[in-house]
Amino acid sequence: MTNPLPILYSFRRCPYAMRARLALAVSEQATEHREVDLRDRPAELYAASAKGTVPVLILPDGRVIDESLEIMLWTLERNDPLEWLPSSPDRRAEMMALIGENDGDFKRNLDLYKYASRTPGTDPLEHRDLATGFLMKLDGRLGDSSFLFGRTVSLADMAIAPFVRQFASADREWFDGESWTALRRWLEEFIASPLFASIMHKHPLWQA
Ligand SMILES: N[C@@H](CCC(=O)N[C@@H](CS)C(=O)NCC(=O)O)C(=O)O
Repeated sequence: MTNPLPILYSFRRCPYAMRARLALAVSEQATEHREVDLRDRPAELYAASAKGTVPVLILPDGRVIDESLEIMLWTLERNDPLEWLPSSPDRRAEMMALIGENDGDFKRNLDLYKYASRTPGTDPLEHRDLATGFLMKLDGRLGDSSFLFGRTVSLADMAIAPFVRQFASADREWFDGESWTALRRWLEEFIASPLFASIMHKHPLWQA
């Protein structure tokens, strides 16, 4: 018998999984949630996607989506009540480029800042400084409008905010002392939002 709901392998604190859960929630796409322990991932996750990362979404027809951004696009293209996806292709390309910067250099520097001890010889502050260029760019956009692409929330806000949250939490006192006031306001609103609260409730670990 086919499972009527897509299966979502997820990890609560993973920013990639968060962005997928945000889009699934806003599009009102129910899933069978399977919470995993990243240190002890189930064989079923690897069977679905050999790279073993989360999030992974398995559709009822057996298709597997193992990239968080693709999960966002899949669900929003089916139902996008708050219009997170822009209608103009140029706008969409601009959004994807900003998300690409987040997922590329910014995330690399974030990891080397937050988890410097995992890579011998790494100076965390050097990577914190390298990451700030991207954050200043976000702050500039947010100084002009409430959200990254105008007056309403978009795919870009929701794809990027979980990573800025992770960066800020590495040293909240330092982050709060920096001059990016628009960025701080945007991050605080994101963290305080009912949507974010709704995707952060705790699930018991999934067992086959
Ligand atoms: N490009 C992937 C990255 C997902 C990813 O790296 N997730 C992390 C958890 S935050 C993970 O599963 N790490 C385990 C690993 O890399 O083996 C996506 O966007 O879904």
